[in-house]
Amino acid sequence: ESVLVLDVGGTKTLAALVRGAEVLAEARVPTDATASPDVWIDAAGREAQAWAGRFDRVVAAVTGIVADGRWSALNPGTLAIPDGFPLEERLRTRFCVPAVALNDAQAAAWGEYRHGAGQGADMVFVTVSTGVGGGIVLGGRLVRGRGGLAGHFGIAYPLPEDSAFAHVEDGIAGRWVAAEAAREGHGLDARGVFEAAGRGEAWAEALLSRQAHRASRLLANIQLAIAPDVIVVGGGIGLADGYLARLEAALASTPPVRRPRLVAAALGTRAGLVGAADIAKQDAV
Ligand code: BMX
Repeated sequence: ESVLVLDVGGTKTLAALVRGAEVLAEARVPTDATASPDVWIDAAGREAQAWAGRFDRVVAAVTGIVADGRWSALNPGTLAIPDGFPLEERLRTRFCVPAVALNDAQAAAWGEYRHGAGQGADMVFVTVSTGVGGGIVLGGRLVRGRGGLAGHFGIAYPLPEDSAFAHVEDGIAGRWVAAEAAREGHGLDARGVFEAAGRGEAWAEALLSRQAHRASRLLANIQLAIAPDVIVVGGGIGLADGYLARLEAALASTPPVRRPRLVAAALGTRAGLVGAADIAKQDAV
């Protein structure tokens, strides 16, 4: 009764053997952004070889939008997935078991609702990672929305219309943090920028407060639209040391009725794995 879960993000792919809420085994490989879905699935599949015969279904939780088992990018800058890739069909053929696929942040939202920081609540999950993704659980149900679109907050149009960014996440996510650091002459990834801020480097501190200001406005807009009991924050940046405090500080001047309640993802980077496995087991969506 174990499930093979593949969590394909813009930067890394996780493969895991999951039973209930327990991750029995886990492997991580980089997502080669220049490659294609078959390559990403193969890379994860090689890791899963060690678990052959121990799972009876496979679930993919992927960056991008999934509708009717087909996978596409909304923001190709986060990961350039070819339009309408037949993900569920390929997984069935590759692993010879029934397959289900859904968006990574929707899976993580469900994981945090079932076993993490959002239990019993009307909740929104937001991941700040390579992109900015989201998932919505209302009344105990994962809202997938028409065409699987629900929760794609990072894709929102930035205002004003002449913004330098096509999607709001293009000015918030890990890709922006690294690109902005490079523009300022620091060849670091997002993690490196957080480390530099931790050492008290003023440029990194300034960059991250701009980032937190933008991210907090997105969270405040989510609160306006959905007014969940809680917004659970995850993702590589979302879970970085002190990041939640940065968001809280940026939200301090927001009137209380409009201010989101933020909590860190209790399952950490495993929220998507656990949520995806649960969905496969319960056929909850
Ligand atoms: C983007 C979008 C979402 C995804 C989110 C976080 C693409 C390829 N992805 O908004 O579907 O949930 O990024 O993705 O359009 P991650 O790769 O940062 O986990």
